[in-house]
Amino acid sequence: MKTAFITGTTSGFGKSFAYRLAKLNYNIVITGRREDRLNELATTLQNEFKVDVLPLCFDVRDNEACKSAFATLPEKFKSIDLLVNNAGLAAGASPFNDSDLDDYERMIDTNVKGLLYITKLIVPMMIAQQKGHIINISSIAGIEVYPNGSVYCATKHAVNAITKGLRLDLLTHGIKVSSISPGMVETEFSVVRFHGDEQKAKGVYAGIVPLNAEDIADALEFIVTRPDHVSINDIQINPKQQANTYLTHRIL
Ligand code: NDP
Ligand code: 8X3
Repeated sequence: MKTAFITGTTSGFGKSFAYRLAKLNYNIVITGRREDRLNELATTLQNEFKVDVLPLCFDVRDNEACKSAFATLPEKFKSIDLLVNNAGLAAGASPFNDSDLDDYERMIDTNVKGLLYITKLIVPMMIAQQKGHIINISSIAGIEVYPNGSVYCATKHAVNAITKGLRLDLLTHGIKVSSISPGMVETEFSVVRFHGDEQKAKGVYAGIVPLNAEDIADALEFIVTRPDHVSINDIQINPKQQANTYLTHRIL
C-alpha cells in the first residue's frame, strides 16, 4: 500500500484528492488549519475506504509548525510515496496600486514558502527511498499573468520554476515531479480571495460552467496511475468557456 501526504485537504481540490487517493487505496496524511474538518474527513475516509488516515493540523507558513507536525509522524506514515503540494490561495484582486501588502505576503508565504517548507521535509525521505512522486498544484496563472493578479501569478510562476528545478535535481534519485495547472475551478478559492464576500465570489463564475474539484482529481488520478517509467510534467486544464487567464466566453 502506498502513502500520500496532501496539504490543504479541508476543502476544494485537496479534499477531492484525499477521497480519490483513498479510493485508489493510499494511506494518507491529510493537513490544513481547520481541525474539525480534518478530523471529520479522516473518520469518513477510514470508514468508507478502509485506509489509514492521519490528520495533521498546522499552518504551512510556519516552518517550525511544519517541522513539529512532521516529527509526530508514526512509523507507518514515515515512508511517503506521494507528496501533493496543494495548500494555497489568492488574496485580493485589485490593481497593484490599490492592493494590500499583507495580501501579497500571505500569498508568497503560503504558495511559495509553505510549499518549500513541506518539500524540504519530504524530499530527504524520498531520496533515502530512491523513489517518490511530487505533484505541485500550480495554475494557468503560472503560465500567463492577468490584470489585478500580479502577485498571485508570481507565486504560481515560482511554483512552476520550483517544479522544473526539482525535476532536474531529483532526476537521478528516481523521483518524479509533476504539476497540475487549472483555470477556473469553483471551490472556496474565490470566497477566500475576496475575504469572505460570497456575492463577489459567485460573480467570478457568472455565465460560465467552471471546473469542479472532481475534474482536478481526475487529472491527479491520471498522473498517479501511469506506469512507473512514465512521468507527466504538467496537465493544463480549463473550463470550455475559458481560453486563457483573461479571455472567457460568458453566456449570461
Ligand atoms: P480552497 O480555498 O477550497 O482550499 C485551499 C486549501 O488550502 C484549504 O484546505 C486550506 O485549508 C489550505 N490552506 C490555505 N492556506 C493554508 C495555510 N496557511 N496552511 C495550511 N493550509 C492552508 O481552494 P482550492 O482547492 O481551489 O485551491 C487549492 C490549490 O489550487 C491552491 O494552491 C490554488 O492556488 C490552486 N488553484 C485553484 C484554482 C481555482 O480556480 N480554484 C485554479 C488553479 C489553481 P485551511 O484553510 O483549513 O488551512
Ligand atoms: C486560479 C486560476 O484563472 O482563476 O489559480 O486565476 S484563475
